[in-house]
Amino acid sequence: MVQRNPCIANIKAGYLFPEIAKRRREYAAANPDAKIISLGVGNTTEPIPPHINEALVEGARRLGTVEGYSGYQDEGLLELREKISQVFYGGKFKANEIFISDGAKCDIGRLQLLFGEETGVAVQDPSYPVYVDGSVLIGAAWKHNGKGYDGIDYLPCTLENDFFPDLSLVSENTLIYFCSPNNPTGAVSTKEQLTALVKTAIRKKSVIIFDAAYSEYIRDPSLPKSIFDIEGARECAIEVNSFSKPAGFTGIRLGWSVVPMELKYESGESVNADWNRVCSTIFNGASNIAQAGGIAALDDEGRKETRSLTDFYLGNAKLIRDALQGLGISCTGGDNSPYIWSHFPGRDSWEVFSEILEKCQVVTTPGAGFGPAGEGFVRFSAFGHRQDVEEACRRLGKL
Ligand code: PGU
Repeated sequence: MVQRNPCIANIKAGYLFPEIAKRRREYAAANPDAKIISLGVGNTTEPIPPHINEALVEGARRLGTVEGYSGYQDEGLLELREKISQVFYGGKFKANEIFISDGAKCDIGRLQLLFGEETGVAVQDPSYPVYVDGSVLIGAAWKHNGKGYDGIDYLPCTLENDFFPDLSLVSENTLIYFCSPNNPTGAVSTKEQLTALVKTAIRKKSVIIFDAAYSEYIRDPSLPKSIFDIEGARECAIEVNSFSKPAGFTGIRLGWSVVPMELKYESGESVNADWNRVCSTIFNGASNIAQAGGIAALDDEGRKETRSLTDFYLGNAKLIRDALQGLGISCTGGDNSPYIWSHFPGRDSWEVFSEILEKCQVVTTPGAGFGPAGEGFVRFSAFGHRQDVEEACRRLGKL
């Protein structure tokens, strides 16, 4: 019989969010009358706003006409790529530096194909589990340092360091996954901090994969929304972003990556050219309907709509944070991000998850699921209908 890919056996546990869904199902089966509210997975709940939705409908309608029909579209519609450059990067990227995709998670998975087994991996700890699980799945970091799976550098982000890691822990020749606004801590790195990150990457001959999936939640104008706001980043960074969280496209699927022409491997070869090669070989582009919606999300009307959608979720975040703080539970995040990172010192985070589920019928995400430094914390997601969030906040009083 064919053999199992040994990398799959190296993944330590099941993917975090299906595990949470399983525990929720088990609780619901044992408590059929419970009205469970989910503040667990960061899944959008509000309808697509009208202007953007109309563009999706129109995109689908066009496909039913001879003149409007379109098929495969390679790296994505030129209009969308140009619009992304203008809206998010002040026009400083050419269309061929922006690749349209079916979402940030999918890009994070595919990007790992660019870098060999000798390349190390560094992650903020805690972090979005896809960085570590995806790296292990693909065998990245396997040979780096000769330490196998342990070749991944965990960079603790704790209360003590204000959730910004000690960059001296990054090894040379490493892919540094960095997410700001951060999932799960809700922390947003300052310009000075990202400048230090870029300098470290250049000094250590490393590449930053910057996940900006929550950039549209930043309200403080002094905080950078992109790694490319930082001088020198074009030589050492790739950025992924998505329409999921600002426009509610979690189910529609539309994202992008930016791979600057200046980014080169050790050998001097172009990362951009290889990324084009990878995408055209194992990916056939984002849905053209989704792209029609994406273009509308970036015009003036669409920008207003995404702003009010993100304002709405930030309103939820404030309610959750106030409720927790009112109970004397310390927490961070939620002001420039849709996640609230709440601290239960000395407690096992899966145990706190179960306690909140049992006492309040509210689903959260245990911090340990995001990495060892997440122990003692629980993440609350602000994605929910307002009345559910209000009800969840009332029930938290039972803790
Ligand atoms: N990047 C970060 C940092 C994320 O938190 C998420 C979603 C994504 C990317 C995914 O973006 P797409 O463009 O939709 O692919 N994180 C959610 C959902 C869980 C999941 O498995 O993606 C969360 O609850 O953490």
